[in-house]
Amino acid sequence: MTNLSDNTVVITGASRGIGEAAARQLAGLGATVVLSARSSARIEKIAEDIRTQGGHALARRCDVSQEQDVAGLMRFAIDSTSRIDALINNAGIIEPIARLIESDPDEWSRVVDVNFKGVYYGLRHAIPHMLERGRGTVVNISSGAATSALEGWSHYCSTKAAVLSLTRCAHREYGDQGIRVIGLSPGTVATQMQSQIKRSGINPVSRLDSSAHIPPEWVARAIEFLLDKSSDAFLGTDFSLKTDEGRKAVGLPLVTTG
Ligand code: NJP
Repeated sequence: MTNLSDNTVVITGASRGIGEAAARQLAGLGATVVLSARSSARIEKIAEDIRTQGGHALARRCDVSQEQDVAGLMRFAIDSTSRIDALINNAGIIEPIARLIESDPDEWSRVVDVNFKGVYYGLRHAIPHMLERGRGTVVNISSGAATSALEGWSHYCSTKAAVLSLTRCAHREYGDQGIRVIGLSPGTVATQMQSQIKRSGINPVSRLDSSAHIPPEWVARAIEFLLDKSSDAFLGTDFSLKTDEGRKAVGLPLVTTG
């Protein structure tokens, strides 16, 4: 088990799903977690719950599509805890799912603002502090969609491809200065996003049985693994939980054996 005592981890999209599971997992390992999302009441409640269980947690409202919010989130974390050891760029959306010519340009652009520019803002405002300290890790939550094409998901596939590109570029620019940047492609996970995908009925992912999805707690364990040096071989890439190699590295049941 990784010991994260004295570490501050900032998590975007922590009001539910993967982000919430990551906050609970990392707090359980001793980290001070800074939960952020737009739903203030929800992140306040999760943070309070973590504190009640003896953990260290703070909450700060942040819409990742707003650069000032993201800059404010990093300042809040540094002012409150004097450090950011890791940033989990997790906030992401998939709705509205629509084929290209049926998509609404404003809504399509909104997905770019959240999924792509939100990750850029996170990197832009966390890395300077990490460089001052000569260390830090950024985990960008990616997707298999970054490298595949799915009907109705042009916004999602292209923004996740852009996130993979940001992971590669940030690793190229700062990997030799102590900054670890790594992507995580979790596979399908039992969260609200999969309910939205199921409702769309538009491509094979929407027709998957819910038993095909992994619990968000497994993804949280993968995030724990990626914060540790033992994952260094994957820096600058998308680490995948859809392969036996990835599952084995994290200590999760293998894909092939269920
Ligand atoms: O989704 P969900 P997941 N600013 O819908 C927040 C990726 N992924 O946990 O703001 C800030 O339960 C929202 O909070 P709120 C996926 O692409 C998933 O599954 O309060 N936060 C909530 O906390 C995404 O990057 C699957 O509404 C914003 C969170 O984001 C990540 O995993 C597969 C926001 C979304 O929680 C977490 O998704 C895969 C904003 N503007 C990749 N907009 C999967 N589930 O199968 C939303 O390959 N949020």
